[in-house]
Amino acid sequence: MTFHCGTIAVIGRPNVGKSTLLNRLIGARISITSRKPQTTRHAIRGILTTEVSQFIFIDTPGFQRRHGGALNRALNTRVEASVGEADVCLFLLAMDSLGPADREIWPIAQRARRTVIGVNRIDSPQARDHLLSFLPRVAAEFPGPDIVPISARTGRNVDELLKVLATGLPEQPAMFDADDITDRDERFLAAELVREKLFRTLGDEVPYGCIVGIDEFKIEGEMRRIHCTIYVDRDGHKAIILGRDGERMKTIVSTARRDMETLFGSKVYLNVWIKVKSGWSDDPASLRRFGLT
Ligand SMILES: Nc1nc2c(ncn2[C@@H]2O[C@H](COP(=O)(O)OP(=O)(O)OP(=O)(O)O)[C@@H](O)[C@H]2O)c(=O)[nH]1
Ligand SMILES: [Mg+2]
Repeated sequence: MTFHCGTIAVIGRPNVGKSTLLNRLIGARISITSRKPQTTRHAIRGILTTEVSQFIFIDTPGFQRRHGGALNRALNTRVEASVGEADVCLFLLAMDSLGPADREIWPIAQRARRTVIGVNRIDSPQARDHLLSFLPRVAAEFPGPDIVPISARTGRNVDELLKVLATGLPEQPAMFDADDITDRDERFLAAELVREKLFRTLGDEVPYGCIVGIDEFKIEGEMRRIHCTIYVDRDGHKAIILGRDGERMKTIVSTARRDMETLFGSKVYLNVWIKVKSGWSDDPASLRRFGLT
């Protein structure tokens, strides 16, 4: 029996559902998601192994040119590099929201060896009436690739997407063990889960100025003991994260801890500090330290 293994770069404008799809495909929450654009900052690999193939998905940051800071430039570079190394590019769109932000990405998708277009959110109430007219619009705007409508949220038609993607994987042995689900270590995943709670519980500005560093990560029997620091861009943001009487911070810590327990399958003790580190997102040394360049 022949075995196929290859890399699929998942690209698209911010917020189309790339990370939600990755988690759905892998069956675990390895990539954080939120309603806010540019939640993802790293290229995160998610691995799915079947009897006959190994899919190595690369989740990428939402591509956008609106902000021009060092962080955003680094994120865009990561998208292009991921497409460069992939066997297949999955260009993800969302139902009913085809626009300039999607068109900007098309030239990058076209550079791939093979491109497949996924149209996400077919579970949304509008999708029922518009799917049949939306798909021809997609085909006219982006001619060539196969188009597969899916719902990352419900999993609808995701099997069909896998079948189409499998045809682009080269014949070669698996690169990862069959039970690996990501190339990221638990330290990274823990920091990301804290960052997810910041994106989900805070308003529109503060989460973008935050980064999370793990100070200590110890496995003691059935317990993981994790100490981390949230670095904020401005002094005022510290109080916002804490919330009145520290209530918001308590929610952030307890929800992050619960998700870590599910992901790691163990008890977690989580201790979180907040420190001010102004200008980190425009400082190349800080970006390097947090693995962002
Ligand atoms: N209704 C519906 N919502 C979805 C679906 N997929 C994702 N979403 C929602 O869309 C929002 C963005 O999802 P993400 O997976 O974080 O999007 P992303 O493309 O990774 O975003 P960035 O990392 O910011 O580029 C979240 O609120 C998801 O719950 C879907 O199939 N249907
Ligand atoms: Mg994402």
